[in-house]
Amino acid sequence: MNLDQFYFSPEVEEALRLSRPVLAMESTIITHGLPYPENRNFLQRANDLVRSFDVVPATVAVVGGSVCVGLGEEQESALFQNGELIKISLRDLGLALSQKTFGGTTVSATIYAAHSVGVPFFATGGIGGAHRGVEYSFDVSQDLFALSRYPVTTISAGAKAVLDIGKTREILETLSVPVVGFKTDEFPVFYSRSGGGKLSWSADSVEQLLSFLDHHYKIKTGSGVLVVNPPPEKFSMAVDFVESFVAKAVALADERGISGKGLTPFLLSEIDKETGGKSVETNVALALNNIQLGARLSAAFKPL
Ligand code: PSU
Ligand code: MN
Repeated sequence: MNLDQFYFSPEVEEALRLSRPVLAMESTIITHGLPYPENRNFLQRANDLVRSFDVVPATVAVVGGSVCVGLGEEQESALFQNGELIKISLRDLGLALSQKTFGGTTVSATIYAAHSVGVPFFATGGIGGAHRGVEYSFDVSQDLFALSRYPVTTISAGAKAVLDIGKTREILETLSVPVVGFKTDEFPVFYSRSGGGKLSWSADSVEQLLSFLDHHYKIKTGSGVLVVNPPPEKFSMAVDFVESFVAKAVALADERGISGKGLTPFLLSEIDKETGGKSVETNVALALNNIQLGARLSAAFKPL
């Protein structure tokens, strides 16, 4: 594998060389998902949390012509000081490198980067999926495609509440992506612990989850696995409560003609305004909760 276009933070470089556990994390949540300064605090807390499990944090981002796997100080400040940050999905990755741009990688681009450098686990907030009205817009996130194409385990709080969850789950099934609940038999909907319907598979412990993963990857269907981890009780919101804000934000996006890659960031920031910051608090809490589970899995994982 040619890794010319990758940059590794010193700790990630060392961990990969010594086959020590590394957890991949995405950066669109930092560049487009959370407002400042919550995003900067989040990155700090995420790194500390991962390290507390003796796992090396590897936030993936594009900084001036390289795909960073792990951010050194220089890369981190470049990300926060650079005015124009772009949202980089799998399709954008090569082109963004050619233009030496700066930006956050989405779930799809981060899964690809993790796979390319041999990192088996990746934690995020919530994945993208089929947007409401997908039957007209055809707006289905590349996240679903990346989950089906690369054998990386993604830990999430389900799919973002702004989406059509039923259709998102149908597409995951069509793409042969297994979904496993961690200590739940219901599909969580980002801010809410349930609401996305019953799951076929659930694990009660890290050991059971690792056994699922072990057997899935041994049989080599080629896909990744989506682990769904409900947000912490204390921060979770009722489905009806969230729904009122989502419906309003979706209607506003429609009215303003917002579509494509700008849609998800717009909806999240509208919900932030409408909930008076409560959604951002929940977003941070659920993402950290996923990162914690990702770190536990990475620490306990024995490669095939
Ligand atoms: N999870 C969060 N906040 C986010 C995202 C995930 O808690 O902002 C990002 C992810 O990077 C995901 C992207 O890949 O939103 C989905 O965008 P789209 O719907 O345009 O594919
Ligand atoms: Mn989209």
